[in-house]
Amino acid sequence: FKVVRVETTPIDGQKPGTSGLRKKVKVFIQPHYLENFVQSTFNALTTEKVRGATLVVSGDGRYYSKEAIQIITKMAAANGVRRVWVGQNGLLSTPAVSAVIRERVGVDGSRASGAFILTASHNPGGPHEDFGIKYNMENGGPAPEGITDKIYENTKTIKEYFIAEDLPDVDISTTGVTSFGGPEGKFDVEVFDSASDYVKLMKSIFDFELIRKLISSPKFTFWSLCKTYFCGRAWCTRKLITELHSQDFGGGHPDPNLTYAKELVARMGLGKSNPQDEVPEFGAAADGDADRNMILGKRFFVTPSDSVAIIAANAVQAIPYFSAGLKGVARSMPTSAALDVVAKHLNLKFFEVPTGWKFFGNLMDAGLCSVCGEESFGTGSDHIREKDGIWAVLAWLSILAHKNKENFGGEKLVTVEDIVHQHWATYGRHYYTRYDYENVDAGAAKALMAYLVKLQSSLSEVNKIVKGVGSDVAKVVDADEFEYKDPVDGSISKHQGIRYLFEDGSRLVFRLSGTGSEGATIRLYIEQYEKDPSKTGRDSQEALAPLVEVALKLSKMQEFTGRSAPTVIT
Ligand code: VG1
Ligand code: CO
Repeated sequence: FKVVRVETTPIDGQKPGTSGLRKKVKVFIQPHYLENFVQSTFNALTTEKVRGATLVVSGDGRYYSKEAIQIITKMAAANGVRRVWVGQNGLLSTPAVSAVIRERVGVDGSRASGAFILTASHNPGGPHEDFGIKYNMENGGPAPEGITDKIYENTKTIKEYFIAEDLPDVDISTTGVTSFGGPEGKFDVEVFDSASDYVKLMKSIFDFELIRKLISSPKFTFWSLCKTYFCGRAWCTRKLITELHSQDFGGGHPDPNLTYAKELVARMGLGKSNPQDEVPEFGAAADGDADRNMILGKRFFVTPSDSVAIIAANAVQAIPYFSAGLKGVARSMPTSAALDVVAKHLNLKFFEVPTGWKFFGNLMDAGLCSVCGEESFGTGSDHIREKDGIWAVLAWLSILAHKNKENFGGEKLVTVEDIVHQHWATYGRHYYTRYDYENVDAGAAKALMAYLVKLQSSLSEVNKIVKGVGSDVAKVVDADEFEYKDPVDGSISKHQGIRYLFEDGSRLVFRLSGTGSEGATIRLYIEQYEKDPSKTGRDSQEALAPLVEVALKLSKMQEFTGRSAPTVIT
């Protein structure tokens, strides 16, 4: 093949968000759009890192993935990359990519040093929906801000990109190696099985024999919206078969939460369900790229903040990978403090990081953290450097199996709900909810945030508003904008969300989303701690209602956004 230099000009708005660049497909298919971003990434990585490298290119299979894989492959060839690895049919879940970078050895003994992951994760797919791309590093984790900032700077000055235009499209449907000759020698494309490396890793972490016993116990029924547990693509809403190869998740919304996973939620006896239906003991869902998870018991929802705390509390006993103990635990700032309480009880190192998985990677690489999670249905461990939806499901099955070990044929199984109630009895309960206001006017969202920052300077003003709501809410004792100093590399991340901290440990957090593709999304996180075991059984929306009222009044939500209700409540 020949290397062609193509002249280009900067395109606005290519700033990577919380997890890569996500835009509507119609934006991505504009001339030079993808190419500018990919070249800017190569330039940010520097030539030494790119020349001779082995890179993974794959994703969740959404619309435009196949075309993007061919374009990136041709650009990789032209930029001196030695090998491109592609999961069969271009499918690799985000956690599978992370596992492949860390674990896989190519047919010629090579190892990968990075990956382009093609996904917009929990955002819908299809010609009118979202596409996305992000770069992961040699540790298998998302590029840190130092790199994503450089990529963004490069997109603002880019003048040229390089592409092997005459390189034939590679058949990504069959496994095997195809070799090409370029000006600097050989270039290989290796298509490999999307599941096997990940499955191997899972088998080294969990006791599958014990999980098998649980699943085959007649008392245990489960239901999941995953296409297959170990394949690249995960959750779907309608007929599984049609969705196997769909590019839009069968028209469903691939976000595993109580709003968008309606079918599963109903099946589990939550929301509008038919009382006659038999309700399974366990239900689970993942998102488009299988890094998020939702865990449900019979008529019971496990909040993601509780989920990570419960996994951490039980990991050493229930999961062989952790039998030697946990190195530490971490959560993102808006995630509830349920994990903090476990860390304190078990005397574990604890970290609070900004939203987005990239902040956990440094802690893990330094051996400081084993289990971590986010309130946004993200849970994971140091087995890879991404959150991992399938891992979370297997972790929960392991805990269930462990708790029922002596009892598989018994009268009544210990259920998901039992496990959560036991946890609350020991550690107390963090009532938690998140309100999302999606696609609000970007100017209005900025104004609201600016107003909240200003309001913080006068706590007496804040407490006047709080008092107006009634006696159920404690006083605000502190307010700030969250800033994080990475304990490993010392890097500082500013403006990571506005916090209002109450005397009784309750919190209100306001943030702007960094993953949306249109307008702005305001996230409001609401949390209240209840230690008294006689008060941990309330409905969470009911328990949190006074705090919600405070939040809406403090932020003048309706006044700024014109919204009387959030788009999504989780
Ligand atoms: C959201 C979540 C965040 C998560 C990110 C990527 O970001 O809040 O916790 O890490 O999505 O998840 P934001 O900036 O929109 O709040 V995924 O599964 O979309 O890669
Ligand atoms: Co995702």
